[in-house]
Amino acid sequence: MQIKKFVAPTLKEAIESMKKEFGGDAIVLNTKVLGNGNGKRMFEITAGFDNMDLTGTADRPQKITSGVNDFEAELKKLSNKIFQQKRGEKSVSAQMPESRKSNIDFQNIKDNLIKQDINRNLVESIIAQLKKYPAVLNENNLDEHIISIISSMIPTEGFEVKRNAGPKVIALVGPTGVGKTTCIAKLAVISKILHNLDIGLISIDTYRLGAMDQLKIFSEISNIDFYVAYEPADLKKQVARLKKKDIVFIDTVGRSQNKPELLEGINDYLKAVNVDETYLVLSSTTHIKNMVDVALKFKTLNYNGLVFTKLDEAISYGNILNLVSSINKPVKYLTNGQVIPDDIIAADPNFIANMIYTGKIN
Ligand SMILES: Nc1nc2c(ncn2[C@@H]2O[C@H](COP(=O)(O)OP(=O)(O)OP(=O)(O)O)[C@@H](O)[C@H]2O)c(=O)[nH]1
Ligand SMILES: [Mg+2]
Repeated sequence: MQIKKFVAPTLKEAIESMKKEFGGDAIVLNTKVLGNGNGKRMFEITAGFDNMDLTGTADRPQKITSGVNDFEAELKKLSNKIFQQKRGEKSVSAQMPESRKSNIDFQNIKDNLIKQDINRNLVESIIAQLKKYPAVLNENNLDEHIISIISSMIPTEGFEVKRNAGPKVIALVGPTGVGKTTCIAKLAVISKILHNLDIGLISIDTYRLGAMDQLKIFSEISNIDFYVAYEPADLKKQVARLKKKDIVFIDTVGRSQNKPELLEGINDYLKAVNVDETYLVLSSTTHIKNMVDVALKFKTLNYNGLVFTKLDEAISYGNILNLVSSINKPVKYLTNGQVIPDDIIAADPNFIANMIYTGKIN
């Protein structure tokens, strides 16, 4: 048996590298969570691959690589069981002696995941993935495994801006009062102060009383250029005025997903200019049926990413997983309070998975 370790930021990626190198017949023999020194976790898997043909005799076991000698004996026993299983097509755990069967309480895990409002289908899929490698699960690494599985189900996308390449135009859309304007203010300040980028703001929210003042006052305090567009042709002009900026944020009016003609009104503006990215902003306190309805109906605005706001007001975060699983758009940002610019978090799958699993932000 050939044995090799693979290290990657997620269990899924480690398993993918293993499969790339060893093919589908490779077996995970052990997993470990490592710190990489920067406070980030890495996943290490020890993989085994035996090139014996299943009807013949095994090749002579090759020298086991250094560092895994500790469990050499265990591995031998385990690999025998695994190859027996391959022949007999019985499950690994069924082949294990009673003493080696995992005593993980899967029902308890299920109950906990359901308590975090993860929908039942996803809970079943998480449990099924956990059960794939029963031999490597134990009480100590269980949480890490579950979080890693959840994190592999959460698409996220970073944010890149090239300086002096013309403005990147970003529009935020979503239902009323979810936190679009506040999110733009946070992103604008962070981009300006932390990343030293030149920012412009445009509001097309000329509908709601006081909406423009909200960004106008903010832009005066933070010394950011701010314009208002009263009609689609105006937006084109205002974007052109900001052509030297690194980023231009467009704040849109909050609209109900049940008013397609009003959503079309926003679309008329956005279609008048070259919008690079559109984020749909959703409050994480919204009921999942509502969220899905909003996410489907706002598709007409061609959003390419999601922002979940008001994490600080939510009592569970399973909805985030439920939504991204059915909508399949990457999460861009999360916001967790009203403070500008502090209460915003760039999306990271492990962070989100941890939050969903524990029900806590930190
Ligand atoms: N607790 C909490 N409040 C938030 C968060 N983000 C925004 N808010 C608050 O939510 C309220 C609405 O925020 P806005 O940014 O005006 O929301 P909007 O989506 O622009 O609203 P409309 O333009 O009217 O559709 C304000 O009181 C914000 O301070 C958050 O992450 N947590
Ligand atoms: Mg607003």
